Amino acid sequence: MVREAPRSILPDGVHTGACPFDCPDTCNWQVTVKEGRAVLLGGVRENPYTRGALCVKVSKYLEYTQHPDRVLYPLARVGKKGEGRFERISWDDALSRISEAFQEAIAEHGPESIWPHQLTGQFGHIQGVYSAGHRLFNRMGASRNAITNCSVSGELASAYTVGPGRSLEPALVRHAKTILLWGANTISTNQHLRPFLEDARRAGAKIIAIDPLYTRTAEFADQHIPLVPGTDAALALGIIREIVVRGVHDRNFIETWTSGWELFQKQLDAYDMESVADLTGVPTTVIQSLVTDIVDRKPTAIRMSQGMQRHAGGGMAVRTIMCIPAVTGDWALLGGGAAYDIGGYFGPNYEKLCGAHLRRDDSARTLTVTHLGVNLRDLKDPPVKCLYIWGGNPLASAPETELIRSGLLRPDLFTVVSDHFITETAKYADLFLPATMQTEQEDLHNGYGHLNLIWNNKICEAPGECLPNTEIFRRLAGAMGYSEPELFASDEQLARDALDSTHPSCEGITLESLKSSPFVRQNYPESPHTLLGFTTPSGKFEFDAPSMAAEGLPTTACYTPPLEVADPELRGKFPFAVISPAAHYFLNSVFGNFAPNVSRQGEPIVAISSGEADRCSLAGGDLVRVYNDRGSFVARLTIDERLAAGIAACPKGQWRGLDGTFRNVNATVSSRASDMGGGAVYNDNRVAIEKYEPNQSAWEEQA
Ligand SMILES: Nc1nc2c(c(=O)[nH]1)N[C@H]1C(S)=C(S)[C@@H](COP(=O)(O)OP(=O)(O)OC[C@H]3O[C@@H](n4cnc5c(=O)[nH]c(N)nc54)[C@H](O)[C@@H]3O)O[C@H]1N2
Ligand SMILES: Nc1nc2c(c(=O)[nH]1)N[C@H]1C(S)=C(S)[C@@H](COP(=O)(O)OP(=O)(O)OC[C@H]3O[C@@H](n4cnc5c(=O)[nH]c(N)nc54)[C@H](O)[C@@H]3O)O[C@H]1N2
Ligand SMILES: [Mo]
Repeated sequence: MVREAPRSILPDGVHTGACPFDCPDTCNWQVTVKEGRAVLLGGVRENPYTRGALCVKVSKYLEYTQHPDRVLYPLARVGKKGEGRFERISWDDALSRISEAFQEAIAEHGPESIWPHQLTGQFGHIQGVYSAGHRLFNRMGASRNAITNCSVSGELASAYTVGPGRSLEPALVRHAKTILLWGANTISTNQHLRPFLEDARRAGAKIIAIDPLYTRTAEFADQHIPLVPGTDAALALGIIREIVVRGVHDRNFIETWTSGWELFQKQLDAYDMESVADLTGVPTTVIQSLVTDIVDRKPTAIRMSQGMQRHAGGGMAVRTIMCIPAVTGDWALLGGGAAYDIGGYFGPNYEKLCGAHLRRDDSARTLTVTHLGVNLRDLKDPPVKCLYIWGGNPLASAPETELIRSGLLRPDLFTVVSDHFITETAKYADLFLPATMQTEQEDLHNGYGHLNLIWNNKICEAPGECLPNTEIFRRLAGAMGYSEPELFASDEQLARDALDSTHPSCEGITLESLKSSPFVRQNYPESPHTLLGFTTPSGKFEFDAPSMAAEGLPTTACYTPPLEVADPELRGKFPFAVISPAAHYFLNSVFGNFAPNVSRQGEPIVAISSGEADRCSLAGGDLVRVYNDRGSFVARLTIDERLAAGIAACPKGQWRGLDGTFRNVNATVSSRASDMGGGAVYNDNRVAIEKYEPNQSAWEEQA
């Protein structure tokens, strides 16, 4: 399937860039150009985080850019919505059709009837989630878009507790003696942290994975502690109570560096060992030994990731876990503390980059991406009339597939999708706009798992008529008849605007300095967290965060139970709490259509233990229908003895189920919001599993 190597616009030699995906690693890559063609992709060796290695997902990215299914020209729909029949049109035609539809919607329903539905397919500051399209849609006065499908609950939790995006730098785990990989599948989703974990282990650290599933990370760890999904905050409170009972909490740290301890510690009595064991399923002896590790083998570094906050109480879980090193005082030790997202160390000028001043009416509504289906169905005053989706594939990745599908079928909805492929979502578009891939565009990247900034060079010619996201928005601004010069800023100007910031992280960093080396570390020393300081309103670690009251949240860190997981009535009907973790060989739904990755990931599966399979009269290898009241999908049953009773696992990102229809686990996931920021609850979901009796597996037919 591979065509000839991509043609380069740069001289022969090695040129550097950044992997564009939603991943804490944001790898520093390099492309070797030989005889005018990009022939080899690898990791930059001198980057201390990438260390010369790319992951198994991305290492064939050059071939991926050559995928025969890649769309190279703008398309207009000729079939019915969902059929996927399109014809080629010119860019001018495409842009004038879009501007006509937008103008009409604005005239009849106002600009909020336009929903710029951006998702997480591209993580750059120029081409991606941080800014692409924002100037144009601000000028238009469109509805605002909140990306709630990934990490928002934990981000807000972390902001309330230690300051926005300012948790522990993950690489500092190498100084820790106890490392808790808590709801983080590091070996699959953050694999460049592995060498740091191995350094720590060589220096005597013990690594413990806390996860309902036995993941690659659990296998890598020295100990695996499974627990009932969504009960992490209860476990954290049990740990903290025991630390206090043993009298080994750090009174000095609590006094000097924290606020709200008095309020917080009042609840601890309820979290005695037996109660916590009941709630979490973790035996008291295991909790006791975990506490002993934490207090005897200091410092403790906790690495949390996003999977554990996709629950009703996901935000509170992140917040309460962060309290453990505040009770032991480990935030004051090099390598001590808790890591979640560290994107907030970088402080570019977002107002300028996103053109905040271009929005004339500040009252525009905010629409959350996890409610796409509901919003398309229910919103009035105004309804959504135009949907512009880019960097996303909601029919694969957002909750409640069938609700979204019915919304996308609305005859009066005008939908634009910009992507690289005709994804399931793109089949519902009126117009399809082909975007460039990362080797064909310039961008500025930080990482949410490290502190390096990377300039991504444009290395290859764009195939066909593919355009960068920014260029599409510049042209659309012209087609709309707008004239503000900011709407036409070049990619380099956008980067300069981003770096035009007084934030200390940007001091001395210019576009030129970024271009002159593969990466630049932001201006932060490796130091105990207390030297960097907490960036909360009080400047302290906030056990109690008064600012949370404005959001109607309990201000004190606490335990908020899961919803579906903990519902006994629902358990009777839908016996499995299903978790949908990251697939090792996909990046959300990206690569779900790329043969080298598909063949390694394999067919869609759902895993349960053999005891559970027996109970349901099922056997490993059976085709099964996984269902609840929201929908169903078809997968292969796999037996995993390491799964607890009542737990099922179904990796995310597959394009199709084994019945050949485009339904994966998200057909069953609710679009209900978590406790903070309207976050997704992918892992707080109950299903039943039954045998599926097809004539033939469509997967086998097409393989
Ligand atoms: N290979 C690969 N890498 C990826 C991605 C991918 O799709 N594939 N996606 C990228 C993206 S978009 C993101 S946001 C990150 C996500 O990175 P992670 O958060 O590490 O990935 P997940 O698999 O979603 O979740 C991690 C673990 O949380 C566990 N978990 C679920 N519920 C609970 C709970 O209640 N308590 C605890 N303790 N654990 C729980 C899951 O079993 C899972 O093993 O990874 C990025 N990297
Ligand atoms: N069940 C379940 N579902 C989940 C999760 C889960 O844990 N469980 N995790 C969630 C998470 S963490 C996330 S982040 C979301 C992700 O949800 P989405 O952001 O919808 O992610 P993808 O499905 O990977 O779709 C990204 C799309 O962007 C396209 N793309 C990439 N780069 C560009 C570009 O530069 N321009 C344009 N125009 N398009 C581009 C890709 O080709 C791809 O089709 O999924 C969520 N879905
Ligand atoms: Mo994500």
